[in-house]
Amino acid sequence: MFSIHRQDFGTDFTFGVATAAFQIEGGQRDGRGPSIWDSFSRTPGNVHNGDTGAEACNHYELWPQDLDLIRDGGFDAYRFSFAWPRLIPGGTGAVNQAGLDFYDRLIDGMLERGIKPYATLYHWDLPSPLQDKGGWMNRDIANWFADYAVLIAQKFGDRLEATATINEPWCVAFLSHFLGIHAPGYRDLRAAARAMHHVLFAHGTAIDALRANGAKNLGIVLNLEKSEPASDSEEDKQAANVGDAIFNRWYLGGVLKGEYPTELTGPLAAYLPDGYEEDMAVVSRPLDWLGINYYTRGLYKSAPDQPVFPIAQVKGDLEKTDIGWEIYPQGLTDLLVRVSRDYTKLPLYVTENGMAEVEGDSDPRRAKYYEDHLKAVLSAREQGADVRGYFAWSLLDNYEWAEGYNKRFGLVHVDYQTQQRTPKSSYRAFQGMLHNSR
Ligand code: IFM
Repeated sequence: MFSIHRQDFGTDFTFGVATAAFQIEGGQRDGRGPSIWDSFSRTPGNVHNGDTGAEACNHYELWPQDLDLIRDGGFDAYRFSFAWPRLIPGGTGAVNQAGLDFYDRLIDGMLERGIKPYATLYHWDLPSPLQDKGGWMNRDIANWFADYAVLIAQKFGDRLEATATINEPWCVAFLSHFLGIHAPGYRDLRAAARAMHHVLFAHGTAIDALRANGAKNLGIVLNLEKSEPASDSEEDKQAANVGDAIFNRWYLGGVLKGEYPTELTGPLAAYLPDGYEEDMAVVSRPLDWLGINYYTRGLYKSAPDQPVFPIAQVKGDLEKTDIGWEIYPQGLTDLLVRVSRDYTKLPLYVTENGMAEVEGDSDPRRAKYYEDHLKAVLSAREQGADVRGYFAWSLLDNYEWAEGYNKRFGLVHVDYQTQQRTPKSSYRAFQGMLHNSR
């Protein structure tokens, strides 16, 4: 059981769980088109054990029991993502009726159970035909994404509680085009610079399209880290500042102030799209809320031998999760307070937070992780951050991208042979808090 209570968060605070389409749906049939993760995961060496999303958690068929788990856990909301290739298999053009029908059933299933739908348009499963045209490196993606956003607004907008454009633009751009760890697996500075701008330009274009088509309560979900120096040296402090620019300030500054950090626009000048400055008004379109995904901190040291960004990340000595990320709840408080002090007075939502833990349905370390991070949210609220909700990542053990099925973030255990769901003790801890009043 948690030692904190639902009432500590006030009466209007939203508690939810989060997932993403590619990580849980499976069901790659009924007209669903190919995505970049299908081919990336089938390329040897990209994903642990060669795991693919072909079956995942078979949420495509088992969604009713998954929604029951959300309701029975006492959660108010479900943050899910639409699969663009299921809805528009070619990325642009013809719409797949079976895809529309699936999300109709899913959203109506939430509403029937009293669960609020929090939707994300893009959680990394880009239709392959769009990658063939350059994907996020091509400026035209803003138009492709806006057309997709119009479809969502027209078909589902009236039933959605909130809609986010992009999940974790740092991952879409830097992790996938510079570090090469996620699809499409580029390791190229020019590709990365273009993706870094186009992902935010497409976000702003989609906000316009959603609003023009009546969608309400619009935001974006940024993954932020607490960037810290590995030592007290001036060089390491500067390295942490560059790390902060790459991970946090490019996205916070772009979306909320219409400006990119000069630490990056200088080194990236030769690689950014010409005239990107003229897009900044679109990049920073007004929003209704901001989502923040938080997992850990980043620890940096100076590395003068590195070209372009003279920094290196080092491992810290805090307790680590099963994926090797340090457990650092104070970082969540600090980030929430910083964002509300330096960037925006918009309502903030913690749209993801959670930890990977070894397999099993007894997960006391995870329950403590959640309790400590919920306390961190309370502390940020006491310091003035307007945090309105918290979503645990994730409802189910699922496909953890390049880690395949090897890393488990679920409140509910999934046996991938039988698709049996078993609630873990962390799920019971949430259930206890959310069902009980003091
Ligand atoms: O599984 C991911 C999710 O897709 C995006 N945020 C981080 C999670 C854990 O790595």
